[in-house]
Amino acid sequence: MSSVPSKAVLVDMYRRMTLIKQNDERFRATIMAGKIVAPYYSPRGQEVIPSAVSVNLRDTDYICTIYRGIHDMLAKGVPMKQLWAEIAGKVTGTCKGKGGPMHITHPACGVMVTTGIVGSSMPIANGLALAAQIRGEDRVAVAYFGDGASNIGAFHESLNMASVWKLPVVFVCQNNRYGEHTKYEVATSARRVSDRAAGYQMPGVTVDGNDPLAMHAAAKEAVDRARAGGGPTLIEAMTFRFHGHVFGDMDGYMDKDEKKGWMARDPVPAFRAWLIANGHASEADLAAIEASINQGLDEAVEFALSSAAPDVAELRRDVFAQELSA
Ligand SMILES: Cc1ncc(C[n+]2csc(CCOP(=O)(O)OP(=O)(O)O)c2C)c(N)n1
Ligand SMILES: [Mg+2]
Repeated sequence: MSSVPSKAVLVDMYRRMTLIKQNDERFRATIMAGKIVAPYYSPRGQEVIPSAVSVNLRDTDYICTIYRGIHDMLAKGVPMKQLWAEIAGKVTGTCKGKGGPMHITHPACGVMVTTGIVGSSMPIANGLALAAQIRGEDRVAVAYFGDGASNIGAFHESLNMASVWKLPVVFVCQNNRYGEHTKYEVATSARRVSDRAAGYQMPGVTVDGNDPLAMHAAAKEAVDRARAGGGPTLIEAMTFRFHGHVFGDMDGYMDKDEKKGWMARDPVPAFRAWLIANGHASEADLAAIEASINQGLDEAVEFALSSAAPDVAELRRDVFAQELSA
């Protein structure tokens, strides 16, 4: 049985999970209404993982994430207005509307890169961790990636290097059972992704990524180890994506019963019920959190839709260190 964090931490985890769930629902509705045109890789079902990791991180700690990473960004604290403006390609966005949903960065809260190249969050996290180590800064870097990414060369190279240099990195594999349209077993030799840690002499654990207490305990141990100079950890967080790979994917290749079973155990309402049943929060406390997130979303969508698109003069700016003349 995992140790139970304080009531404040538990409620904070719930707030982050709810933010991710409500944001997802709003995002899908906004695309369906034709108000925003954007590629969207829903993280619905995977809310617990970054929420449990992020309550163990500081603003100065780094995360590197992937196209399916809006949950990681929200959990780490990217302001919603700037996030939505970036998704909509507006000048008020985190990257002045020039990055879009697949390239969101927000260094002020530690979101250093969002990448569409499978496996590339890991070497970048290593670089950030190495820089922190050389400068003597007390920072931890988290690399988020999927199960499919554990078959990419960069995964193996990154684990090796992080282990040799004892880098303050936590590798968090969100094993949602599918890489695009391919089931885990079809494409992966290891029974568990965490088994691969042994090849690189680092601790590796498989944890129920939909169990907030188990996920919190695993994340805390790994973050504490990295911060104390104990080097990297590989966490394989077992989870499931409720929707197809990308918005519009009809998910005909997914096992219907498996999907039904996971959706019936939706981690957000389950944790809500657990918090109330165990006296950590009242129905009114949680309803107030949900209403406040809803209002924040209203404001963020309105802000994004009413903001201006970047001027054409922005095309060449921020591309090279030295600005190109028109
Ligand atoms: C280097 C590279 N190869 C292939 C792709 C195409 N691709 C995009 S997402 C994806 C599946 C990755 O699955 P996984 O790592 O499990 O992450 P998930 O989408 O399930 O979160 C693939 C193969 C890519 N973007 N980059
Ligand atoms: Mg996957």
